[in-house]
Amino acid sequence: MNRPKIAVLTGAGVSKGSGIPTYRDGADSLWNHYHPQELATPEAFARDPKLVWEFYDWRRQNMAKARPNAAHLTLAEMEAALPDFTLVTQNIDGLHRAAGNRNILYLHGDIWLVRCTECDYRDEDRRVPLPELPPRCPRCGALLRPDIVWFGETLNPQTLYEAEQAFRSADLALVIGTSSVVYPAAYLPFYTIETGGRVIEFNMERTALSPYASEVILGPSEKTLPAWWKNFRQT
Ligand code: BV8
Ligand code: ZN
Repeated sequence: MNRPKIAVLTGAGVSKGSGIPTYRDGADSLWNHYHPQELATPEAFARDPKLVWEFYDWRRQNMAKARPNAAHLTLAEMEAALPDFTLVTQNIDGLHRAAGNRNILYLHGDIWLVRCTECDYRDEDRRVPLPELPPRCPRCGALLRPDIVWFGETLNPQTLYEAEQAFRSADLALVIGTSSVVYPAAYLPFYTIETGGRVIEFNMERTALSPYASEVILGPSEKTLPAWWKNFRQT
């Protein structure tokens, strides 16, 4: 098997096969007729922390029932098999870690981590449902928030730098299950293209990235990615 440097960017589409609605799905991804973008903002949280936490508590309950699918498991196999493999995810559902990946760059955080809005308390909290909404800091009593990046918030600069470096140095970038609409995440594969690497996109449909990809493999990633990996390993 040839051993190129591989960087992977995943989006909500890889978790669709695990029963987690994407951001672009119809009714089943809406919660009480709110679109995630309306509630996933610091302004919404400041205005109504209880409503925003009801939204996240509902999503946590969905995600707690979800199990990694064949796409997640393939990415864990790839991390173990390849000497230079970096997984960058936009997903906050924790399924890549549940599948066995350990070297994960979380661009938008992790829904299972909470942090205090006042002191430096930060911890994992997997309780579903949460006993009290909005949850309060056990140390200082202030409001807790999900340790994730909301729209209009900046990403962790170190995480973003490491992700950019991985895509700059990659010979091959796999972009899986993302509509490539949200920035700066959507820009990452262009670093690979700029440095002469190849981009393969796995999606159900063509996206804004498709015209720039070397290859677009259409179909559910829980099917197309395992098939691609099986073929790749034999080269
Ligand atoms: C930033 C955590 C600097 C929260 C997320 C105007 C005003 C303010 C900001 C902006 C603006 N214009 C642009 C911006 C920047 C903004 C942005 O990009 N907005 C978009 C909407 C235009 N970005 C930001 O705000 C970022 N911060 O830029 O800081 C700054 C600061 C201030 C002002 C300006 C700039 C922060 C963005 C992070 C937000 N947090 N998540 C939460 O989840 O609650 S983003 C969230 O949405 C996800 O993490 C993900 O990134 C994105 C959803 O995208 P996808 O994962 O791609 O999912 P989607 O549903 O869209 O698509 C699914 C795909 O899968 C589809 O293509 C589908 O075909 C495919 N699919 C479905 N099933 C399958 C499949 N594929 C394969 N197999 C299947 N089975
Ligand atoms: Zn606190």
